[in-house]
Amino acid sequence: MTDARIVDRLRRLVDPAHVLVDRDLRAGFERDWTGRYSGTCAAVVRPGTTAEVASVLATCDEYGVEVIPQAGNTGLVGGGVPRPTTHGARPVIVLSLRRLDRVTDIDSAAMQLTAGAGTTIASWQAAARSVGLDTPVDFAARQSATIGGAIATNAGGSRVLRFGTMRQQVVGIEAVLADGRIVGSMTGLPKETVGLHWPSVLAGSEGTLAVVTAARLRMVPRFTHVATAMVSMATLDGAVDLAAELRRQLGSLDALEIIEPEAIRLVAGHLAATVPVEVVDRGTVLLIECADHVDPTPALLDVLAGTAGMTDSAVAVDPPRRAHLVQFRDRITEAINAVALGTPPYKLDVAVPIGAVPELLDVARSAAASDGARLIPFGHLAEGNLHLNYLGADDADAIADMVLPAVAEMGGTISAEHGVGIAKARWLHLVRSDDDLATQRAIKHALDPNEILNPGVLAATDQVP
Ligand code: 2HG
Ligand code: ZN
Repeated sequence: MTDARIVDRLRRLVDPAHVLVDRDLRAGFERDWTGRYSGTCAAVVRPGTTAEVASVLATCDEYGVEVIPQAGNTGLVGGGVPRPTTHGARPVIVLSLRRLDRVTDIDSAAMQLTAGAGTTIASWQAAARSVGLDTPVDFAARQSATIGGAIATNAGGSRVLRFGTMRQQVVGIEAVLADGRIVGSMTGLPKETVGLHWPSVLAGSEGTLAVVTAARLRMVPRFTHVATAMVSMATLDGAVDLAAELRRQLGSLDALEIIEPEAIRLVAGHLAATVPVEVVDRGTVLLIECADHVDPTPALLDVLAGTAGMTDSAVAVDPPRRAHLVQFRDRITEAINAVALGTPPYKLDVAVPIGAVPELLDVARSAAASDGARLIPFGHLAEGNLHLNYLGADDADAIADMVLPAVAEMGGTISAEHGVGIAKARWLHLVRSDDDLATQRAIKHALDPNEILNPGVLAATDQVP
């Protein structure tokens, strides 16, 4: 079927004003925000209800139209925008879930709420806070990233060490299969054992098995006392030891972020601000947050006082001073994009057992040196999760070919929290056996036999731009 006839059909299912075909209107949906991944689609379809999502999918399935689910478009692995080259002659649409952005059924007794897939993390947070609670997940892209995308990629962020990744927050889900059937349950019962757990099946499936339309999500206590510390450590090994100590001693530990010297200097330049602590060249900087119902500062200071190898620190409890420290972590991605100037950064999001972080950084730096790229490393230390951003890389694949096998060798993973998308699919075999991948393909085939949902994503393919 031609693109024009598909568009015509879709306009009978969804308000025509929400079926965008004009090139200028499509543009923002066809390119990821780093500018690394892009492709074209016949239309961007913006359904307003789950029933509309179901009818759009059923039609696409019938006519072999490929569907790229998208919401906040903050993904970093090319999984939410059209592919750079198409898989043959099939038409492609972007299915934007952004209009499904309603928060309903806020139940503070159960500490749960229901939210449409297009609800942003910030709106989830605002809704939770309106009843004196909070979200267990938080990350820098909160204003645009949505809960649908966060579930699809099993997003993480800074609170994972306390509350787990997105997967652990989903207590109910509603999702539409490729043929338009709706699966899932929204009861949110903490104890319910009646077969497959759809949130577990779909979290991390990156839009390849079904389209998430709504979820029942956990909320957690809102801690009113927060202490933020920026700590400069003489060595990485010392930082790993401190991380263990903080986790052992502080039940209030809420974030434990690592900012390597290259990253803190870059973000300081971007903010036109002085780094609040003295940075040691072969050392590292940690951003630590403790949150509790009582002031966690004395306990935090106690641990820091006994820390060997700490060269400098700054501690803040009042919101403006805390915000000043936090921006040196939250705004690194923005700082990277600002210096990248038209050449998108190459991002590896890897994790290794925490003790292997120093070794991982050695490998990452060697890969940068052999390419001539500039490496900006930072991440979430508690999970051994580093974001290795390479600026001006000549050969991104060669960098991945150096770093990812080494990561696998260390017992790590090629994607910690951004997903696999099309960017990392080629290296899946490093962390999953052939039998495992074949079984995952069989599950995909059972749910989406015509392979219309997010083709190329999570599938070993050569489509790496
Ligand atoms: C973060 O931790 C995000 O800020 C983005 O996961 C990481 O830009 C990146 O590489
Ligand atoms: Zn991250």
